[in-house]
Amino acid sequence: MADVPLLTALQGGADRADALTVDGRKCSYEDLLGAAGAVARRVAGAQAFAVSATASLETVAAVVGGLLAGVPVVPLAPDAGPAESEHILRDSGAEVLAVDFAERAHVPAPGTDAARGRTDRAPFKGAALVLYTSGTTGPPKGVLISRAAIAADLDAVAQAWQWTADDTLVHGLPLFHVHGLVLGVLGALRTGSRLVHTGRPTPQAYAAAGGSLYFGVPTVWHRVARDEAAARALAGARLLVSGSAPLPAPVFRDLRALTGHEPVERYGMTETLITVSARAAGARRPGAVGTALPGIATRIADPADGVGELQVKGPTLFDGYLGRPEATAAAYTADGWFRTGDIAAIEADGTHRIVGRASTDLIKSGGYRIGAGEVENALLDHPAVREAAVVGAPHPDLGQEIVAYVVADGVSAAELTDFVAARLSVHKRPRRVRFLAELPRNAMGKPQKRLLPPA
Ligand code: MLC
Ligand code: AMP
Repeated sequence: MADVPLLTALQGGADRADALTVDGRKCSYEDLLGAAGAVARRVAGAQAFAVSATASLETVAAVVGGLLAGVPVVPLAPDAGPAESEHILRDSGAEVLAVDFAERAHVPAPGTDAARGRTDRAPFKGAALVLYTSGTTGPPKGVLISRAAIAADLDAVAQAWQWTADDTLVHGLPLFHVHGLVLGVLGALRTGSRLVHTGRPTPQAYAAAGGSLYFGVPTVWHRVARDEAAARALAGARLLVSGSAPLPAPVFRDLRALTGHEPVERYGMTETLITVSARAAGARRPGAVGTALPGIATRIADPADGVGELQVKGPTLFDGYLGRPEATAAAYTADGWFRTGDIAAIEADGTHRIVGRASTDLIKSGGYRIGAGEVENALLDHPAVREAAVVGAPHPDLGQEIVAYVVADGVSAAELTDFVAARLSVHKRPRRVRFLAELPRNAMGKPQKRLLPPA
């Protein structure tokens, strides 16, 4: 599948001097193709390569260069500390590439592009991207995402959102996850819409960008809705899209009141890309994420009162976890459906409602997915910490905030927060740390998170 054309607009669409703006710097498709060509030439023949995915033109050039060369790209959080980055680089075998956006090289014409066949080898099996994402326990796993899956997903959301080259897409999301990178960058390069990446997703930057199509996680929309002037400035947009975590109903209503737009909610995962969405031309209801995208099948497993685990099938699904066949197999049912781990209901008209997660050990904070086990292990690496239990507590802005319960001597909460921020990455740090004499345990000695005192 390495020869599925992916960045169709970039390689054949109308160009303009400000096709892309990233954190204040502009470039044309021609500039981007030149810089990406230089990356493609440097990485040719590599098994995979990593890039520190800052919000920059360099990150975009790196990802496009990898696609042109047919070499899988592993984006790293730019603030990834040693525990996180060493794990990802060891697990993927990738080396970090430094990109100079001023460097230029010719790229092969579409159709003859170097991508053909190059990546069809173990262990990457034709992956375009390897996105690391947390499970409930252990270190993050590399999710293999093919160009065919990306192409299928971008076409499905473009249809659902009536997303075309006439749009200007605005967002400020990180470039190491599906939302900001796959939808937010590759989507613009496939549809031909202008892209304005604001560097950080602040309400003021969104208001100043003058776009037609806006992407945000619920935390971003919550902040926009609290900044009345910024929210009112979005009245001229065509579509506001929310995803990566549940959009609280009051935020939906505040956005409607201030911007005149009902946000479109969509649902997805790193492993499946976006599978369910409200439509630009259809009803949008608070608390509902719409219907399955074209080509996607969904079902609720073993429903009790209509509610159960959401399972999905379709062309947007991943190609497995890098080097972890057992984990990949465990992610599917015997009859081939992907288990999302999300608890949902599907109404008679096909509208999906996500009502929770099966495991409390997967935390969503600010739209980031964080495994409790990964944060617990980082805390246990601190010499003063004897025991640690991490949970997600409800939070009005972040959805959930990371709270750590620790048994430790001679260390402050701030020191432990900084320790995790430095070892893993800043968004995985506990926002609150509570010290306990011991963790509650059952008769077998297993820690019982549900018996922890209120956060
Ligand atoms: C704070 N900072 C520290 C620190 N505490 N630095 C070091 N050590 C510490 N202890 C610094 C940070 O570096 C940062 O600096 C600043 O403080 C603010 O950091 P923050 O408080 O963590 O940011 P916050 O305001 O909470 O971020 C909110 C947010 C962010 C919405 C901007 O959560 C975000 O970008 N979320 C998007 C997540 C996402 O894209 N998920 C998609 C997953 S894909 P500085 O200098 O940087 O400001 C997916 C599929 C799908 O889910 O369906 O889409
Ligand atoms: P990630 O792998 O980081 O992409 O996180 C995927 C998870 O984000 C899903 O399993 C859901 O729990 C959550 N998620 C994504 N979109 C939504 C949404 N619109 N509503 C509720 N949860 C969502």
